[in-house]
Amino acid sequence: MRRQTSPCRSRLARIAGAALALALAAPVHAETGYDLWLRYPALPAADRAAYRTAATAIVVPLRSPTGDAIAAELARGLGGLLGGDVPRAERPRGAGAIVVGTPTASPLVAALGWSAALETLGDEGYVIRSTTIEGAPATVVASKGEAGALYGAFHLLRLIQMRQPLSPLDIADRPRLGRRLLNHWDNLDGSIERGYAGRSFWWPAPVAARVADYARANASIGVNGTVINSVNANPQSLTAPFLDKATAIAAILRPYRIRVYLAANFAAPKMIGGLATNDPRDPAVVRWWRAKADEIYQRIPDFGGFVVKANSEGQPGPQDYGRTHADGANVLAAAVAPHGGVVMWRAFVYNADVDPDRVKRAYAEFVPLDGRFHASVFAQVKNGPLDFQPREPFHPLFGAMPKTPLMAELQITQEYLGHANHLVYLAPMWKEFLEADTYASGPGSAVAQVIDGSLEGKRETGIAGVANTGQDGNWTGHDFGQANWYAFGRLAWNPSLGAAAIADEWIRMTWGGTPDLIATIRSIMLDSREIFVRYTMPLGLHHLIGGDHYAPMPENADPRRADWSAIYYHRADGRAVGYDRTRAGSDAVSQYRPPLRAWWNDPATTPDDLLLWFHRLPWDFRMKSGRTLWDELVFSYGQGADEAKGLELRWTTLRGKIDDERYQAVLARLRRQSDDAAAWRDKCLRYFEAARARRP
Ligand code: GCW
Repeated sequence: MRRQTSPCRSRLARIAGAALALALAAPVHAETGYDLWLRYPALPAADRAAYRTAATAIVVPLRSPTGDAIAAELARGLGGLLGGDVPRAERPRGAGAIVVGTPTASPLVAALGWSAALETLGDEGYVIRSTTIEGAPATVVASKGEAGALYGAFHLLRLIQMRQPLSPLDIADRPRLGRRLLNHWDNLDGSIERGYAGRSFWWPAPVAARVADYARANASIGVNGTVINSVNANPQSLTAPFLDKATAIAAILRPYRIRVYLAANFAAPKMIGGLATNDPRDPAVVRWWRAKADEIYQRIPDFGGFVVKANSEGQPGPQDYGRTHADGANVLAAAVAPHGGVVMWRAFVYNADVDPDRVKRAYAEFVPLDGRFHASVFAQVKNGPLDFQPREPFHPLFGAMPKTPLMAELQITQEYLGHANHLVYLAPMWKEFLEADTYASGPGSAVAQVIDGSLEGKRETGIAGVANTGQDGNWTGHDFGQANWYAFGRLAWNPSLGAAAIADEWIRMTWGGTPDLIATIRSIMLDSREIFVRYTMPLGLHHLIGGDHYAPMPENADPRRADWSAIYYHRADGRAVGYDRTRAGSDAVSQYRPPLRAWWNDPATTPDDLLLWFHRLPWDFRMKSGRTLWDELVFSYGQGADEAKGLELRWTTLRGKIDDERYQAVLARLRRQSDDAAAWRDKCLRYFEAARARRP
């Protein structure tokens, strides 16, 4: 009997057919963003064949947790990208083995005779070469140390993600900076200071699975240390219950060669140790820090050390006892140095009695101490002298402390850059900082050469980034926040990499890769920082953002401290606007070397984008464009807001070219961004217009 197809049945079939078609078109799993740049989606079939012949077996002759991590990552990455499992083998059999190892652990790698080259690249450096093993073609990642093997394995995966040919390869790489750290401003209760992506995954209890994926992501970009509690440190972080948690975290991170560091509260001896004082010259205090460090190293043998925010924003410090920053830092350094640890003593200090101009104070306090710090102390210095503004000149301490290791502190979390709502790719801002010429040893003394030690012959080098991660599904709230985490790691590895090249890597790995898609996203990213500056603080204006550090509040007069106000910085009135930091003003220019101090002393030789940082100028001041200062301000805010709208429009051209989950999520945030930009333009211009109308 012929079965009749009921109308209902055929409708069902149509729906099922449509669903199937959709399923085939859409990615296999929902794109939550959790996988970051380690998504490893299958390459187009046409590309897979060549890689399959070059990757027939995974050979990792390292019997260690790091070896296991390398093998697992290669299996995951190659399996995903090549669309099928690549088996693990004890040794190469036939062509196409991917071998990762060290000469010490593997006779196979030792037999290649590369030890001299590996020696010069150090424990974290590596080579990736096409070679032959017993007559069969192979790709070998080799390093003197397991860390280098790990980084090299991730580099190899990146080559495939970028669809680079696997043969012939002859790559050698090593990090330019020694300590490449994230700083988490996470509180022990799980909240995150300036965090915009959910709660902490360290506290109150570590979220093990996420910590493990965090470790993979950081290893893939070469981050080798993490400070797991806020610099506004709760002294409890050094007590047994929290050290137990830190120990558990360290165990998860260790295979990925990431060391745990802690932020220490300078008053811990009194607050948790029961001592009568925190005076760094008191022998009991010295003993207390020593014993505390010993206790930590007992639990965490590879503990990295302490970061300390002292005598800053109400935090306790050595000055409470009439001692210097060096006295304080040296006591902690003496405690950790025997174990190989370091102290990062933050230079974010700004006591009003040091100098009336806030941006001058750190230099005034720290430069006289150059040469007085223990060899294991870094001064940790923010990129600019104020506080993570969308644009600042470089901090004058770079190049002014030749005897002290300087750890640069960048902020990945967008405290003053639109939180997790605005798309702002920060690599161009960091490049501006890294490439800034300090003139410390004449022309060609870039900040990057100060912090990589090459300019002044320093051995201890490092960089820290204030993290933007949390428990949000995609880690960073905004999908493009991931790019800033990625870019930080890549620049920490090699400050010479370009912002565009880093963007290209990230886009290909995170979004996929047709050329027009890459070009569109790249252009959005590269333009975004300057656009943000224009609709918030153009022409060198700074600290206009108040309150929750989101929206500009040029009217803000903070009753708590003048230097937390906006009016303290822009000083707009009927006559002029800007902060006079010339020789005739606060003389902050003199903290810079010649010729910068002369150039920045004169509006004619100060770049427009720092003009009102260094100068207080009349509204009718004639700009290089020919416009008056007022007209230029109107123009900049207007341009910035229009361009923000443009970012949104550019994004809409990608509809259907990327997964809808992330497309929509980013679009919603770009809409918010362009609405904010228009509102902020109006608000700032209204304010300055009124200020201008005021009688001088
Ligand atoms: O920018 C300010 C932040 C504070 C932060 C401080 C610092 C951790 O608003 O939240 O405190 O800088 O860097 O110490």
